[in-house]
Amino acid sequence: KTWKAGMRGIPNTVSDITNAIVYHVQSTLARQAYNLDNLGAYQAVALSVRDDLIVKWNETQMQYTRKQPKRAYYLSLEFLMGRTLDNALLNLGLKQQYKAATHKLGFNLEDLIDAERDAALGNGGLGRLAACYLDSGATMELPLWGYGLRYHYGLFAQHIAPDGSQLEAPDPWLDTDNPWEIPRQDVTYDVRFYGHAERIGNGKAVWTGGQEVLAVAYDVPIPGYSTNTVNNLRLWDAKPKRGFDLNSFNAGDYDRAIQENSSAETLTRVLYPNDNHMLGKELRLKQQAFWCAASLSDIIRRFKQVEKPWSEFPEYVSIQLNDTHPTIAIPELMRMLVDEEDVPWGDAWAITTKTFFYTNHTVLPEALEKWPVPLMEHVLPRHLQIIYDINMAFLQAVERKWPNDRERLARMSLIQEGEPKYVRMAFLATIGSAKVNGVAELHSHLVRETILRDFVDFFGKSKFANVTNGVTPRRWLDQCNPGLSNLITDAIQKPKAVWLKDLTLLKALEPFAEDSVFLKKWALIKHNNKKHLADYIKTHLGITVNPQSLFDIQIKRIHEYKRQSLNLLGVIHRYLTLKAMTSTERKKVNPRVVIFGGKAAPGYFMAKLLIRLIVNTARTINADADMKDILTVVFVPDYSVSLAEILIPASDISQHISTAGTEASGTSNMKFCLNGGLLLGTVDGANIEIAEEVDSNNVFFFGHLTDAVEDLRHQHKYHPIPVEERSPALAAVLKEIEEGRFGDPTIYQPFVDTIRLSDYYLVTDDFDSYVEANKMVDDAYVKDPEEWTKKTILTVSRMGKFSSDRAIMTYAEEFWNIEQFAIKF
Ligand code: 26Q
Repeated sequence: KTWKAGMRGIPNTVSDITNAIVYHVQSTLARQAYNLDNLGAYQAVALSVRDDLIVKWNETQMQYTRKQPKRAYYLSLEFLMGRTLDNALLNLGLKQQYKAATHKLGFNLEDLIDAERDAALGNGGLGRLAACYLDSGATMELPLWGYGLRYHYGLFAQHIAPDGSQLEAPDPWLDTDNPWEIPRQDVTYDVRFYGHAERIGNGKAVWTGGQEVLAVAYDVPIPGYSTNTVNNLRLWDAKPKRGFDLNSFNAGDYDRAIQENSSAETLTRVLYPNDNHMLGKELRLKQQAFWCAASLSDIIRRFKQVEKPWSEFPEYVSIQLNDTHPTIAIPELMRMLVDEEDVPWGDAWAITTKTFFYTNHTVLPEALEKWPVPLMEHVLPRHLQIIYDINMAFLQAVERKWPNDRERLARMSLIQEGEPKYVRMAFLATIGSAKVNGVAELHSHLVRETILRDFVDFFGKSKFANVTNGVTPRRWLDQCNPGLSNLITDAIQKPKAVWLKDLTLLKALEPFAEDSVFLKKWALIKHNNKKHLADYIKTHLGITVNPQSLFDIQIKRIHEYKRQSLNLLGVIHRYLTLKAMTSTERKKVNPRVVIFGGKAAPGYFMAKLLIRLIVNTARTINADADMKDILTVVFVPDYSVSLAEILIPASDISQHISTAGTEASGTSNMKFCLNGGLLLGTVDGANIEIAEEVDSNNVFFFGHLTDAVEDLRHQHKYHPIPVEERSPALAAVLKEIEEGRFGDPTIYQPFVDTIRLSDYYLVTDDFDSYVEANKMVDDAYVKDPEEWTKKTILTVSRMGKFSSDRAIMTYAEEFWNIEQFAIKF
């Protein structure tokens, strides 16, 4: 029997739901229904939905406890959840009822949905991937839990200063009550830092002294779509272990008394805002250690309930490491087994290496995590000893395989020699895991051929796999684009509850690409989505954009490797070209709206400078009467999950134009294509697999391939040729910037110089073919709008592979060895 709303006390009729909401208004919020604002109404509705979630959460967890299936744990320092209410209503199948109930109470449900703040506990792709995987895990009925940190401040809010530069503001998202978490003051663990580790023989040690901090669990229910399963995301908060030091307090030294207190609480204060860049801060290392220690204590406590020998631990537990951020969990599990549970070192290592799995998300050298040995020794003295012991045994094995190969030993050591020495986390994650994977075919290939090449030689190929990323079609199609989702449902004659769980069924859309009535309906939905975005831009930025234009969108973290620079330089080139035309010629040109969005890490000078240039270029172009209705440029501030849900359904073209070989996968490329936006991109990351699926006719590719990159960089360095010779078109663009057309040129000189002088990301090499690709886009869009619409239908119909359900099932079957476990009601 499958679960239906209304069972086990979950209200499902409109009047039950209305009563539940009113109850929360009056009793939980202690407010009156007649003078309630949208925020208050949102909170009451959320509390009512939370009741539903808790009923199913309890049932799910009880059945897991009773049957003890093997479980998987997803350790991620980032879960970029966005908003929860709409998603929860859709997954529970209660949206229509709640719409009616809130209407009866005098509210519009969509306004209440809009009152919720985003949970921005992540930077970008890696964090959003974790959120998609939780949704898919619950939907596929897998016993999968997430573990993360309960940051009090999420990713900073982005403002644009009058001069066009990025300003960062804190994101105190917990200042309004968070109905989506359940505090568990009874689930706590002690975590130690600093102090002294003394070896006592047999690989064991005793670790004492230092600072002790308490980890407190907060549980966030994760409902599957149209299932009974409600899984758990457990986030740790830090609390001082003892209130405060009474002695100092009594002595009148208040500052001293609360010092330890506040030091504990800074641990979970804020998410580090760096994306694809390693930052070696002590507090970040402590966050990692704190979260790993608490999560492992929790996992071990649960394992002890089954009363099995330690050797069976990997039969009950698999742990996925989302990048190297949780790598310290490897020595931490060793410490718990060896020091605290008396498991012999060799047995403990066998257990550990069967339990962990490591996903790599980058091959960029500046993003690879390495920690200074002195810092690690100070913060985590026992872990450093364990890392040295692991390294010793490992290097002995390497030496046995390749005797007298000192260079190889130096290359493969967990410790990078130098002053100071560093611990290489990717290597530790690799040797401590049963499997290692990249996140798209090309990326996994590069992992095997470059950063982990020696390790492939040592362990053999079978340990190194690929799992191409995916996205949840619930949020990224049904929720953000209900018009399209409903049209698809009508066309393919399959209930949503079926096709949204088996996205390959989208194939059945293909024949509709030849149905002219359907084409019109399809195009109208895109047009409405564009109008919706145009409204947003008008109200928030005061810029008028014409929905008849081609909407061209690039939204992602601002990073040199992602080359928003190339896009902007292309825009300026377009502007110059248009300016050189007569006004009659210009009238014939296909109008374009170019939209940028994304945050720069606060310490990333070049990324912030680029934002400033984008904003000021947009101002110049939008103020030029010649460009009216022909070219409009928009920088949308404070890009977020919720903004993505408005932007993505409105795109005709989206840009994924990283230097070949640098973007591990990309996931927004999948979201755009799933919403009928075509792809303008380089032959990189998952773009390649998207083109394989949807047919390269439906993708606009340009630029050099990965193979060429190394040689080109070599040329740049040793045989530089001026931009004027390599791309006259680009040289003309740079000249305009240098002559002050978009504001004081001295400000932008460092940007122009990186392109002129080093150009590590090969903007000059790809510029001409980028301009060419853009012409192809214009032609395709203008010359045959119907053909364009066909391309978008074929694209959507062939996107089945990119559901995160497929990805999570691959992890479940090929890595974790866990089974689907239906919750019975
Ligand atoms: C590391 C150490 C210290 C401080 C910060 C960090 C840090 C934080 C975040 C390093 C990297 C990140 C985030 C990386 C990320 O988002 N990578 C993206 O992952 C996506 C999901 O696999 C891919 O689609 C993207 O290609 C990849 O860039």
